[in-house]
Amino acid sequence: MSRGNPKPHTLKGDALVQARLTPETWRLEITADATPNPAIKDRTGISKPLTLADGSALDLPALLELGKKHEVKFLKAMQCLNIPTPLGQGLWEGVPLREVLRLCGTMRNVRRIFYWGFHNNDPKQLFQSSLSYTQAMETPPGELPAFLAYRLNGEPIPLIRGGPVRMVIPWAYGFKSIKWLQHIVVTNDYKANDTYAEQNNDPESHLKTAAYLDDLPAKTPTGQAVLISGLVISGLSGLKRVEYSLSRENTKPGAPDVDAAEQWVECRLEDPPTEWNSVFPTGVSPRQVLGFDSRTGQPTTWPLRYSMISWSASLKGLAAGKYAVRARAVDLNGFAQPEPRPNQKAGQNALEVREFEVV
Ligand SMILES: Nc1nc2c(c(=O)[nH]1)N[C@H]1C(S)=C(S)[C@@H](COP(=O)(O)O)O[C@H]1N2
Ligand SMILES: [Mo]
Repeated sequence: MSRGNPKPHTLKGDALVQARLTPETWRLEITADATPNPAIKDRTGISKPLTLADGSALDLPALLELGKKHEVKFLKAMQCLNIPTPLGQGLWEGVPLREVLRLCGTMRNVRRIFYWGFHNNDPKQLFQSSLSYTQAMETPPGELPAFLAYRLNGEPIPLIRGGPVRMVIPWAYGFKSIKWLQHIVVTNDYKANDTYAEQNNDPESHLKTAAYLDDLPAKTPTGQAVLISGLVISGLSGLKRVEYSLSRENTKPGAPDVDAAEQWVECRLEDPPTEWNSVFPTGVSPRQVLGFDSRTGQPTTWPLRYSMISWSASLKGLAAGKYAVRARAVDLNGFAQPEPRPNQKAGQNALEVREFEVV
């Protein structure tokens, strides 16, 4: 999911240097919004803006140095609000946004943080996002901070994943996690400016708890179990369980399903690994990863919030015929997917269905 022509991650050689997308050339500017607002007398300001013009823009060594004191590590599932399949999951490492903003001295009259990345110097290719000042500066206990990531799975972030530096917003869909990050503007504007909002999406929507179904073989012989499986993301509201429902399909096209009374059966969730050290890159201890207990090195919740695991169930003793199987996640409120927010512009959260035949 990348805007741009050419896509920023396809740039090579000198073009990459000009774009400031190499570890040596990367810079981040942090400035105050200069747009006048007649309603507000006191202008937005920061005492130490970081700019390319005066050579004060933040570079990668300075960000890594900040990381020595403030580094956070975090497993996040990346999911697009508009795509019904998770994009992936990885261990992100970086520095909380609030620590980076603190480099700018004192701030005056700020209500929101706008940010964007490299976009070929073409305003039409701009892909931007925003957070409230409060979201950036104050992290509720047990919650996770917005951060500027410089490492993915123990390595520098590859260009295709938005390196050298990418914003990562743990609780949000992918559109808040801006790749090739280069600009932060603090503003008195109280409105979200997210590019995704222009595409009719809810710009404040958080990552939903949702189950996804893998494809199934079209036909299974009688006497053989049908194994259903999929992924489940634990969103802001956590995950209680995944369940499936099976119905017989009427073979006549257009006719209603026979036996469609919804009976939901609990599925098996993947267990946490017994040995986390072998899951993480060398040198990363689970004790340091957000969402893990810093003494025991065990996850404080399972699945970890904002990450994904797999689930499965075995359907045995099915008579020959056509079937449809659905799967859904139930969050910690007891809300079953897609409730209580069936509006797809807050995140694709449909009840997935697969059809198969026992022959
Ligand atoms: N600079 C920039 N950042 C971006 C985008 C983009 O087009 N340009 N797309 C966003 C969207 S909509 C999604 S879903 C994620 C996808 O992340 P991925 O490419 O690492 O899978 O990146 C986000 N960050
Ligand atoms: Mo997206």
